[in-house]
Amino acid sequence: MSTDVYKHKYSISIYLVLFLLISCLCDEEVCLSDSQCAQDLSTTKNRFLLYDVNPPEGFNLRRDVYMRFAILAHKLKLSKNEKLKHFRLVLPPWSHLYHWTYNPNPEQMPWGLFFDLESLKSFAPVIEMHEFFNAIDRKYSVVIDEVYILQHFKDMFETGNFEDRMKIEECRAKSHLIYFFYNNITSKNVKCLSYHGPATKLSELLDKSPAKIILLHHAEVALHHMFGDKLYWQCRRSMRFNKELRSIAADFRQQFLNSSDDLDGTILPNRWQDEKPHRNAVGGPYLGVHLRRKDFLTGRANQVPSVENIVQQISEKLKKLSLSTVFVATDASDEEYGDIIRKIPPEYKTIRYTPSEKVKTKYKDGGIAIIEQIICSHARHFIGTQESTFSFRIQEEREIFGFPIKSTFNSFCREHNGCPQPSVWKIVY
Ligand SMILES: Nc1nc2c(ncn2[C@@H]2O[C@H](COP(=O)(O)OP(=O)(O)O)[C@@H](O)[C@H]2O)c(=O)[nH]1
Ligand SMILES: [Mg+2]
Repeated sequence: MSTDVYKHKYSISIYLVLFLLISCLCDEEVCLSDSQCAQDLSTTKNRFLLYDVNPPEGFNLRRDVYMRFAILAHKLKLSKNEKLKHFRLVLPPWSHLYHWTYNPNPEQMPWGLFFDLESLKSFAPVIEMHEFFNAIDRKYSVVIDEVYILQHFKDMFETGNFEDRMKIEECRAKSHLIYFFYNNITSKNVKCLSYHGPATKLSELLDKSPAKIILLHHAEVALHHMFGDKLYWQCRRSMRFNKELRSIAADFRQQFLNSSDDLDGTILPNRWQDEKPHRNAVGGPYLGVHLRRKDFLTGRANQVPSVENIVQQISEKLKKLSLSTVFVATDASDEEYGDIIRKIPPEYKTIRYTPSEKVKTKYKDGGIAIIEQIICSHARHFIGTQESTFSFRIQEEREIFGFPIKSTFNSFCREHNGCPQPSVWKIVY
């Protein structure tokens, strides 16, 4: 027997003993000690759903995948089924995102760095990875009971069979499971699940399974339960950004853009549950634009407009709206941004957010991008980049603030493809 296997067996038996001990102490009916029972997460009834997304996917598609699973978790919590109602959704830490600069060590940033965790929790039973580790009390080695790698049905497009269905099948792609870059997480039970349907349909799988800890990889394969319905917007409203990021953006708006929630009509109630739909937001006296460049320049070369074209569209819009300032959120290089500034007519002011070293160190590329999104979501008028999920999330945020439709759902026109405008996903709840 290799030492690794030996160690593994040894640790399993220790954990089994520990687990049984804790189960005895913490069963909800038999509470022998207050301190042991206070932690609701360690009760034996709890089950844990972990999920992960195709590695190259960016931050803003991941936010959408989160919603599909938060809505599943929300529904599970309301279920009368004892097997389903104690599920916790474990939030996958942020590491090595394709668009972010990083060094070899995975960052494993918690969701609380970017989002208001209490707000997320008030919609769905979600927990951070470290809370999961504490809850199962297996900090040194976590064996996931069942892993399902989701994949599309092979024949879906050939046969035109778009029925909701799922089936364990042979794995088609070689998937290298990285378990969130934790060396101490493993599983001996990995299967591929061909899947078509909303994430909420996965409750059927969870109901049949006896497992306590389940990981779904390639979670983006599962679709939205219902895009744009009441539950969708409740979940979306609950995704408030971390308070400090909001306050950094507010300071910047105040200092450089003469914009504040008071003046702009963008005050939200303290709790997302108290928000009401309206169309009274005015926004700060600036045009907000999102210019997605980098990989869009190569991957969608004939779709992104040239700098000259962008400058022309910005100038025309500023003139039309009688505004003199444009705030630019962009992943463009300094060189390209410099080019934009040079070409904008001198009567207009171009502003970009430049983070302090402190912000850079603490929040990294993810937090900086969020600050820029927040600033765009408070502008009098917004123009985004076609097909960018970064722009879509800004549009949703503006819907939540209550901006007129016309000021939100706009995209830059492109030389070669005319002027396709984004779908209008209105908030009505
Ligand atoms: N700071 C900043 N980063 C951006 C901007 N646009 C894109 N990015 C970065 O590039 C990533 C783009 O990936 P993603 O979120 O998937 O959006 P999409 O690719 O545009 O649909 C973002 O998550 C950011 O990290 C921007 O305007 N400002
Ligand atoms: Mg992307």
